[in-house]
Amino acid sequence: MAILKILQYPDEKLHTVAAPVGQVTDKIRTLINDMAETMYAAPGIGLAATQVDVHERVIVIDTSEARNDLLVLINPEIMASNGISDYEEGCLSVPGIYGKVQRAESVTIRALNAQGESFVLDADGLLAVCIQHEMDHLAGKVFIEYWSRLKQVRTLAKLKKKQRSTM
Ligand code: K1U
Ligand code: ZN
Repeated sequence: MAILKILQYPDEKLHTVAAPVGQVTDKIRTLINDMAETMYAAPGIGLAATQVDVHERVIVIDTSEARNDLLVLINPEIMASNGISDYEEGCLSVPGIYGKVQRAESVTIRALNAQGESFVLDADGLLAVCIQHEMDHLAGKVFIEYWSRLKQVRTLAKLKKKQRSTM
């Protein structure tokens, strides 16, 4: 297993649209193991392949308290969504920045697991928010891009200042 480098906003590669996985091979399973190790080490509750500069539709998530319930989503699709939630989000690609994004309160998704088997999942609360956040990464969208232009410019200035002070 390996800890992968997480792309940091405003890296343009975060805007790449991920391609569907054709077949769930051992190479994809190695990527999943490495992404899980990277997410747990960060620490985070989710990670999309886009964030580790792999542009295929793979996500790992663990929102459990004990951090022992890994959810793997390959080629996820939202089949239904309901309600509105306004949850305070963070992102491993935008460290130290938190803010609200309006999303669906609950989602039903279909995806493949690490064995390449199709499954359907009903999610709500934090898990639903996290799934939508990670699926945005696969579409090349970062959560702060839901905010106003002014708030994005201020966030970018804050990030650049932080990056300069850690150089
Ligand atoms: O996609 C990412 O960058 C991961 C991100 C996922 C996420 C968090 C909150 C709302 C929506 C999506 C994170 O994991 S940020 C870190 C974080 O939230 C966290 C870390 C450790 C324990 C608990 C939360
Ligand atoms: Zn993120």
